[in-house]
Amino acid sequence: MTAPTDPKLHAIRDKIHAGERLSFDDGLALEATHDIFTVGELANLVRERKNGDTTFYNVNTHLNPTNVCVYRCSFCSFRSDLKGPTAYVMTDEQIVGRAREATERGCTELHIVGGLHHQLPYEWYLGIIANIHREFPALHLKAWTAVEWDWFEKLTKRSTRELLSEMRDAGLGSLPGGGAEIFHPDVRSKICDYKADADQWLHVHRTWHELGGKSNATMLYGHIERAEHRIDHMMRLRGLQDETGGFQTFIPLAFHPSNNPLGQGIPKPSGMMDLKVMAIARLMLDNFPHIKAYWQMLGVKIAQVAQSWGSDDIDGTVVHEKIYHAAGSDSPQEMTVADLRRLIEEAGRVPVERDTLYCEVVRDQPVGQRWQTGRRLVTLN
Ligand code: V47
Ligand code: SF4
Repeated sequence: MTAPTDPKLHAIRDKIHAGERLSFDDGLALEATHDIFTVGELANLVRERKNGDTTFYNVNTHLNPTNVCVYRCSFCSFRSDLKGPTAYVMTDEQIVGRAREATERGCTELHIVGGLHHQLPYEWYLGIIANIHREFPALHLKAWTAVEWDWFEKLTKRSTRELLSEMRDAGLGSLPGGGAEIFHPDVRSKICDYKADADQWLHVHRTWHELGGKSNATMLYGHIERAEHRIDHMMRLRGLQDETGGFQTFIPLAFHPSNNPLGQGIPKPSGMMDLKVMAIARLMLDNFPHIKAYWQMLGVKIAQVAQSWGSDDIDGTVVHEKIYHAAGSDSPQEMTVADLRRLIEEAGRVPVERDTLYCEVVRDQPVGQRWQTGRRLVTLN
């Protein structure tokens, strides 16, 4: 490794080489530097230390059962008013049909999130999990962001623990990382006031981890937040991970400015910002096993390059993505397993199909419908 051109990075480089934890101020120094190659090289070092040459992918699909939402997050292009012209609520048949389609395509995971409907009760959301799980018990259901769980608590006046346990018994497999946005109140109050705040978001994940569950975490960047808000966000996640160890993957989400009020006059984050945020996440979140470059959000090209900038996961085949496409994403709706594997191999990495809980998936044929979960893949420290 060559010496950093920015002298402020010398101490950081020494810490990374020694396996020491970075501080808030180190995070700010990484954010401020123009020596982006050193940042990338350090992140790659940690990535390879933890996950070697492996890049994980998943055969999955998305289900957004309704876009009707009581909240009005200013960055959201997906939501609709109750009586809005684009409002929809999927029927039970459509929902189970989507799970059937996923199973026929050989998916191991269904990612389920949506709006917080003004009139539908908690039991509707519970029924979605129970119905799908009854018919397709092998499909892992990664469902409802912490914001949705907080809403269920408000609707039912029951505790988060009770609701999570009930839904787990009905077939819930894990929690996705959405709804985190930016935790710092100076930003959160401007982009998504009213919905679950940082403490409520962290409370849901802490409770799920205490019940033995796994979850992911996200961060929405590239809008009105500043470097210190991003580092603060990661420090809060790192703190909870120290307590519980229940997070699997951190997913930085690049803001898409089309068709939403926040996007007026804000450009999409540049490729350089995408890579820098990815690398800094890898360096700050020393207790997270995985960092995901979600190709739907970053675009296929940056997600590929990100495999040398700290990321070791590229998400999955996806299909039926609505949230980013509503906000102007020009990524394809779907990638085949062959596409994903080629991208990963071209990036010099070894593709490994994982299930949601990072167990290797072994198939009878490349995208065969018959599959079994193999050995658990262990991430090194
Ligand atoms: O919480 C909404 C974000 C999230 C926009 O856990 C936007 O594996 C950018 O969390 N521009 C939902 N982002 C998606 C999500 C996710 C995605 C992939 C994998 C996983 C996982 C989780 O999408 C929302 C919000 O932060 N979002 N609108 C927008 N205009
Ligand atoms: Fe509703 Fe989620 Fe959109 Fe916010 S981001 S308006 S909570 S659907």
